Order: sequence, then C-alpha cells, then structure tokens
Amino acid sequence: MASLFPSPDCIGLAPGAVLLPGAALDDETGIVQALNEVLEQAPPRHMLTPGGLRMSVAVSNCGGLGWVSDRSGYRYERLDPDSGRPWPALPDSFARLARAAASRAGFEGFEPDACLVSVYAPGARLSLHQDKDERDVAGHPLVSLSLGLPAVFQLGGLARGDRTLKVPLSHGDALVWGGASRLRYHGVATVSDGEHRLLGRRRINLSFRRAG
Ligand code: MD3
Ligand code: FE
Repeated sequence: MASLFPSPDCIGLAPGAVLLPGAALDDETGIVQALNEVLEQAPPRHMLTPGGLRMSVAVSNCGGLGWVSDRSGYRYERLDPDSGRPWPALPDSFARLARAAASRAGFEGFEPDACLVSVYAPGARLSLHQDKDERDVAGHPLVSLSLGLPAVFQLGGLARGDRTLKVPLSHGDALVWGGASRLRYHGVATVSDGEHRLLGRRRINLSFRRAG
C-alpha cells in the first residue's frame, strides 16, 4: 500500500552532500550477512589516536586498503596489523550499494578500494574531524552507509568552529559526500542504547573510499 505521507528518496543536505534514506533496505540481508563475515575475519578493535587515546568506536576494514591509526598517525595499509593478513575482500553486495548510491548522487564510475567498518556500542561517539588521508580527496566522493541503531550525524563546515547541522540517520540510510562537501568537518553524537532487530546493541557505519 502506498503511504499517505510519502518520504523523499533523495535529500540534498549541502552542495555535493546527498542523503539517500533507506538505500540499503532492498539488500539488507545480503549486506548484513557479508558484514558478519567481514567482522569474523577481521574483528573490530579500538585503535589508538596519534595522541595515545583509545577510540570509543571500534573499527575494521575490507577492500584492498584499510584505514589504521596508532601512535605514529593515520594511514591506509594493505595488511591488517592485528593478523598480518590482507583485509577481507570487498563483498559484492557492498560494492554494488556504494556504486549505486554514488551514481544516484551524480558521481558516475565510483570504484571504492577501501571500506572502513566502524562499530559503535551505546555510549560511543566520533568527535568532529575531516577525512583527508585519501590520496585524491577532490577526485572521488565518499559513500557512507548506516546500519543498526540510529544516530545523529553532525555536519559542519570547512572550519572546525562552523555551526553543525544535525542529521538523524537510521538503519539503511546512505550518504554521499563529494565535491565541495568532501572536506567538511563531521562527527557522530553519542549513540543511545537500544536493540536493533538485525544487529543488536550496535550502530555500524560502512564508509566507502577511494584511498589509493
Ligand atoms: C562528511 N564516520 O569514519 S561516515 C569516519 O557515521 C566517519 O561513522 C561517520 O566520519 C560515521 O570517518 C560518518 C560519513 C562521512 C564520512 C566522510 C565525510 C561523512 C563525511 C567527509 C566529508 C563530509
Ligand atoms: Fe569521517
């Protein structure tokens, strides 16, 4: 049945920033199954910031390159430093979702080589930061997918002190960041406790990047 209150399937947040509500719901079971396999091969871990603080978000990766952080800094690596093995391959269901979302937002031909998997337990948060460790930030968008518990995303400007737009994100929502928005400051407010039918007491974010 059609809803009395149809919701848009594409919302522009800022130039180059597009929210695609529910973009992953069609293939939700395929994506969650592939995610569980990735996390089994490369378990999420709390990395240290260059300043020596333990991140409240636990991370893992899949794809040819994985984002890592330790006392010596942030960078992309081909091998999982915990296991010494390559990161798990990027699942087809992930690559399809990332390509489709980028193309709906106007970025054709996006082929991610890195997928950062961030696991938020209730109480975890991500403070305002920029993502600029990728080789060519101007040339490629970044696609992010929210799964599990909801969260409030904070979208800032190009300076740390700019005011932030609060964007509620739920399971299955995709965001595409390109062009003028690629270097905006952004963060995630403390995740509230809850139970998600597929993922339990967790919020999981997949962020697809062209890093190399
Ligand atoms: C906006 N993760 O892992 S992904 C991150 O929801 C990260 O877990 C958040 O920020 C999360 O670095 C947000 C969305 C995201 C990623 C990069 C961006 C938003 C962005 C770059 C520019 C602007
Ligand atoms: Fe980020």
